[in-house]
Amino acid sequence: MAIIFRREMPPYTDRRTAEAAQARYPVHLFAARLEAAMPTLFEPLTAGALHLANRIAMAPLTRNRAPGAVPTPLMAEYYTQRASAGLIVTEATAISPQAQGYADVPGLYSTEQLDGWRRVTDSVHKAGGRIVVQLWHVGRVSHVELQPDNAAPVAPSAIRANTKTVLIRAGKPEFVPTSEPRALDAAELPGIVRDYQRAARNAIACGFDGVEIHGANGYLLDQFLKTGANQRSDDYGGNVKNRARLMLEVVRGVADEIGGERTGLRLSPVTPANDISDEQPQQTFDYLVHQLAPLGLAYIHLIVGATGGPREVEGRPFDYTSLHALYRKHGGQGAWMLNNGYTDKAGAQAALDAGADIVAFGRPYIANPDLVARLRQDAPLNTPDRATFYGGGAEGYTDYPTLPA
Ligand code: 8OZ
Repeated sequence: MAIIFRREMPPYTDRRTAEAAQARYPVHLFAARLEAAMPTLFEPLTAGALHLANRIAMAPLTRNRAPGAVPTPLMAEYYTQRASAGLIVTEATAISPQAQGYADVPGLYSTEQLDGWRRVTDSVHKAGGRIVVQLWHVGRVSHVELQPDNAAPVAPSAIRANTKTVLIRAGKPEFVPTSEPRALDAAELPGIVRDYQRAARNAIACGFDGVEIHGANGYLLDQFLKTGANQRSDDYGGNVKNRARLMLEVVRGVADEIGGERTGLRLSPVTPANDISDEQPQQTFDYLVHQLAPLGLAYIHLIVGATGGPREVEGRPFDYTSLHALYRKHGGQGAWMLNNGYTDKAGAQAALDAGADIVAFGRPYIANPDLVARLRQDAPLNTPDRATFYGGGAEGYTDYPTLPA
């Protein structure tokens, strides 16, 4: 009975369908279905317009292998090897030259870049995969050597981030401190929103199934959102409504452009990555998800804790379950994707059992192109090699072995 019930009532990522189902089914049964919703990692899921074969996502991973910001055939091979993921989220991809903050990361604004990405999406689709591109503006996390005309990177306020970026010098990646940024004039912000919209249009034009807006890890949108980087006194600083304004303008702008059902958003409420902090993260993110709920987004992607580090951050408590409940309470129907430090089937399944819809794997996907098969079979995982994470060629990129067929 429970199983039939679940089959008849898949997760509703579309509010009208959910309401229609609620009208058809007695309220107590609907509630029981919500409580009993314990799909496995290997069951399909519809997230907005994205039809995923399973609930395992490849998290966005910066790999610095796009010289001149142009995606290469090697990148097409790398993503295609990973096409059995329910969803691939590409590495962070600059929406404009100003958005660039690291050597050899790809962009999504020139014809050459679009041609490169089209090869990636075609190849992933031929292999049966789904792929969205992560839209990125680094804000202050950049270096004058990476900016047009060697200009200062842009930020909400002229506060340098105490963090490093990657330059490639003499063919070798080198970590260098970020440059002093300049504060953006409010009159420049509509242009940045338009850059996101153009990148989203470009994404659809070159075959992506959708986009993920990078709202996390101390980059531009997170810098505006959080008190640690935003000391503005205009409509984009001060209270949470003002600090969230740019992120919400971008999300609404992109959703208007390509449809909320093709739009995801990545957030990291308490990560210390790139020197970011907020005085009251729970209040900040409560406000944000309340505003996001009616936008019909495909998914919300949460980095739990410190990016690439522990899920509990000392001195930065956060209740993700209450955030999720608040999003649902306000009518949010997007899939709830969790990320950070998931390395095995049991841990990821526990996240689903606790209410997540999708689990995104980062480092395991670097070393295990066939991660879905390995998790399904409880096969051992290859160990990723840190030395080849950033920059270089095929080594440590497309040469990790798959299980024997
Ligand atoms: C690692 C190295 C460079 C960039 C992020 C886009 O943290 C990144 C990134 C990660 O979101």
